[in-house]
Amino acid sequence: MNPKIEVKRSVCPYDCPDTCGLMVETVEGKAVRVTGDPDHPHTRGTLCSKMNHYEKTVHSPERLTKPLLRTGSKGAGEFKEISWEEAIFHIKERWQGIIAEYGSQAILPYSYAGTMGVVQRNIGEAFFHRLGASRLERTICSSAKGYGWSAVMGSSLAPHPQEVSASDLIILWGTNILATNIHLLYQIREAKKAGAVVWLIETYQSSAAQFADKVIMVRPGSDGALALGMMRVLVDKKLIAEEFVAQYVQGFEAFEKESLPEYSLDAVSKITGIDAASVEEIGILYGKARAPFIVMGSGLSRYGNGAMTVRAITCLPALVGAWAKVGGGLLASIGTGSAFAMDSIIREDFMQEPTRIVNMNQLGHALQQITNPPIMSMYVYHSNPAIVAPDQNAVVKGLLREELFMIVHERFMTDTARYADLVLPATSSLEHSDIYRSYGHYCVQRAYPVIPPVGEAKSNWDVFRLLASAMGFEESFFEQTTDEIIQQLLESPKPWLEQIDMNKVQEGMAAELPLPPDYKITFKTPSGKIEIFNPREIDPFPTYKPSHGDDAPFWLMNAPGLYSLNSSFNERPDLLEKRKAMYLMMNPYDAEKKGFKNGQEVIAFNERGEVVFILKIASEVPSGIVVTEGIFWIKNTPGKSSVNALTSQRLTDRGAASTFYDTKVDVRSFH
Ligand SMILES: Nc1nc2c(c(=O)[nH]1)N[C@H]1C(S)=C(S)[C@@H](COP(=O)(O)OP(=O)(O)OC[C@H]3O[C@@H](n4cnc5c(=O)[nH]c(N)nc54)[C@H](O)[C@@H]3O)O[C@H]1N2
Ligand SMILES: Nc1nc2c(c(=O)[nH]1)N[C@H]1C(S)=C(S)[C@@H](COP(=O)(O)OP(=O)(O)OC[C@H]3O[C@@H](n4cnc5c(=O)[nH]c(N)nc54)[C@H](O)[C@@H]3O)O[C@H]1N2
Ligand code: SF4
Ligand SMILES: [Mo]
Repeated sequence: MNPKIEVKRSVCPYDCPDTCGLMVETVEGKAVRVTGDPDHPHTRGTLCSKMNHYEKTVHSPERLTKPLLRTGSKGAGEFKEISWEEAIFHIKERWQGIIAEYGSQAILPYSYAGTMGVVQRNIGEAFFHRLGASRLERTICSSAKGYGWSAVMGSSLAPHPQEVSASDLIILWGTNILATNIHLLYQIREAKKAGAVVWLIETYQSSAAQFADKVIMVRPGSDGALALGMMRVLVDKKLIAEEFVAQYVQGFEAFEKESLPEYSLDAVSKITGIDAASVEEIGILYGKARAPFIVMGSGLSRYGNGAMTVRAITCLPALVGAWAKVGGGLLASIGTGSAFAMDSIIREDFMQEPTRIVNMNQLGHALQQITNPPIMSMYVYHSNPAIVAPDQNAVVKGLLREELFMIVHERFMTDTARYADLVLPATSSLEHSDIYRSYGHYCVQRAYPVIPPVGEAKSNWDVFRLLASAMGFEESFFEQTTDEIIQQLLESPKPWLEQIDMNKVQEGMAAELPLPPDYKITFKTPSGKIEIFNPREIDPFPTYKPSHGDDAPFWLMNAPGLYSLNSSFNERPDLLEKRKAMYLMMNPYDAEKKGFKNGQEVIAFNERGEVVFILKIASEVPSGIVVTEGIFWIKNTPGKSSVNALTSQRLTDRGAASTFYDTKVDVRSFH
């Protein structure tokens, strides 16, 4: 008899705005095929090339299946298998000793976005609040972007992605949607069929350029000046939507008089490297479009001036009244957190007193500083800081500290896990329950386990429950199962969630949070208007300020790749093959000046580190910029470090975020 094939729904757990619906075929408790869910309103049955074979990740021979205790020296990757009972006992003993000597704040959790599930991603915080551990400021990704948007728009709802279909001018501003937001292509194609024009504003010709009618190449970190220059063009060419501005915008008149005069075409051209005629052209095109729509990526926010850049760009749709038009607006990120009772998961009330906060972008400093108390233990879950955190050499130095007791809960033996004293095996999303929301659409979707745990893997919450019991926490909170917690979330009185189709949610189908009819012109700011003038800011009007930079000749773009997601998918030989090698793309003119040949090994370096790359001569990259796409585990690199050995721990102007792209390097031949 043929084995029975079952098909069950699930959700893509990765940190990607699309949050696709999955159909998983299983045979005898194993996932054998993963396809897209045709009933998902946004992702419509297609997946990206990474997730088309998710079963290869889930059943990878490299999956961790048992707890491991370090036997060799730190970082040597030598471990022996132990039981879960031994592992939990070991953690309890070490933590009790550390707490007695240094206090509980000597323990630091480190997590980010290995899974985006509402419960498994966030609930560890309840445990660490109860423990009294230091808190992690989780700002590695897009908090500067969020800050910039909120400074102008408050907590206004972001436009539904369907709006893009009705636009006649789509500006992809610093986003490679082919890699990071592939399902938005559906709306872009619909708009193009109806005659829309697509512009891409980038630092190099990324793969998204193939969808653009025109590519504008901007000097890294200077987009704020471009936006201000476009606004000045709108004023000079009398393309301001005066009625809309009078009714819905705060402070335009003063902005026009006090700030905009500085941003002449020449001044903007000098800052951005874009010729004056093109700045004028894009300003006029934007002002004359029927319903212009900006899709804003996060790359441009990862600079010392990132929040301000986002603030300036976010003002553009207000000046032309795009918010009042079907198909007009700006999409930075969709926020649906308010639909859920997040406080019931994070449980700040478990904290007896406010504990120390450590910024995750400054892990290197934090681990090495002899702060009071020093960090004596770190518990890493669903994150890979040895690879994704900036200033890799500083981070690794910290991880090598002999007295640091380090626990890593992971699916794979990542570079971070190699530095652990104790490695705990984690379930993949197909093996545990969760509920998902998205930052690219308005759907909510519940996922039930579709296969049993691989080996002895446990979910994030199940490990925290064991640890809570070992540490003697008596709160009934720690006795709940994941499904009980999800059920409570769904039943908690939240007005937005109450409007959703709950039957669909319980069946594991994607259901959309409804949007009020006039949401695009309802501005949830203190003034009730779009705040071009924001009196709560030190700079009440948007302005251009330079980014940090380094004293080196080439800007280093470390952009997302098509076949990886942050450091995830390095376990997949099929995807590594498509990536070929860790390339450094360089303009032919720069390569010639350096005497480099295509395919040779080169070293990119700056004051923080050195990284070996394979040189790829590429006319897509302008002179003065080098580009590397995707993040590699060390064993998949040509050298002994990866791109974050070059990035810095400096923070953004606001939002305390990472500044990955605000990095400069020089390049020399390896031999
Ligand atoms: N395939 C794939 N998908 C992903 C990810 C991935 O690594 N791979 N990462 C996921 C995560 S965590 C996130 S946060 C999102 C990010 O998704 P996006 O926000 O779309 O991507 P970013 O990494 O922010 O950068 C996008 C682009 O910004 C460009 N850029 C850099 N500096 C500037 C600048 O100064 N000006 C302009 N105009 N452009 C600039 C870069 O060249 C890059 O191509 O994607 C998610 N999806
Ligand atoms: N140079 C450079 N560095 C970057 C970026 C960049 O553009 N350039 N992007 C940055 C951005 S935007 C982000 S968001 C960060 C992301 O950084 P991270 O959130 O650390 O993301 P990943 O590298 O995908 O690592 C997630 C890990 O979680 C594990 N995992 C998956 N599911 C689970 C689970 O359920 N439980 C547990 N315990 N583990 C699980 C995976 O195996 C994987 O190793 O990286 C940042 N780093
Ligand atoms: S990574 Fe993004 S595009 Fe790919 S399946 Fe997951 S949610 Fe969809
Ligand atoms: Mo991110």
